[in-house]
Amino acid sequence: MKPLFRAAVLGSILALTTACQADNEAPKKAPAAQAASTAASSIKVENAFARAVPAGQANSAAFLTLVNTSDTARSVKSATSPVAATVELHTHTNNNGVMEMRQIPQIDVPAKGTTELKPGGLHIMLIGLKQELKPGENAALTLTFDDGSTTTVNASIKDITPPAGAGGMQHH
Ligand SMILES: [Cu+2]
Repeated sequence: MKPLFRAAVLGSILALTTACQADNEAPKKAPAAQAASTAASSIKVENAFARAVPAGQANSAAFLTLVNTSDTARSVKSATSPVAATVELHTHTNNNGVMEMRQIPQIDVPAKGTTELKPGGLHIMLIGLKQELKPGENAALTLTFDDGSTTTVNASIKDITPPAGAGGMQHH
């Protein structure tokens, strides 16, 4: 083995040893840094409510306001609720004067911004209700954000008149 090559091998071993030491220290620091910057910790969910519907009604919708306190743009990727078999993210679009709702892949919350879900606009669709949604009661909603972090809120169930022209619970 040439002396120069031997030095290179020795250098590699030293580099590996240093890398191992760095790896050993990393886990101690990582969790705290991560917890400070999750979407769930930086997005406040305010004014969560759901539309009251009588027994036998298949679908309802929930609404809330997302306040992003961080400098990072975030999004809600999915939602679940114990009161519904399927929960989808929806928006309303005006299609030649007819309001239609459609499923969307995510709801964006800009950096330092606010996104409001409200009747006639963005909403969380509760499909296949497992129970009556009575005014004055609550429905739990769990939101999953783009980084996989989750937030669970209690949506207060209220009587809400469907917005004019929104077609009620009609789908597509
Ligand atoms: Cu909908």
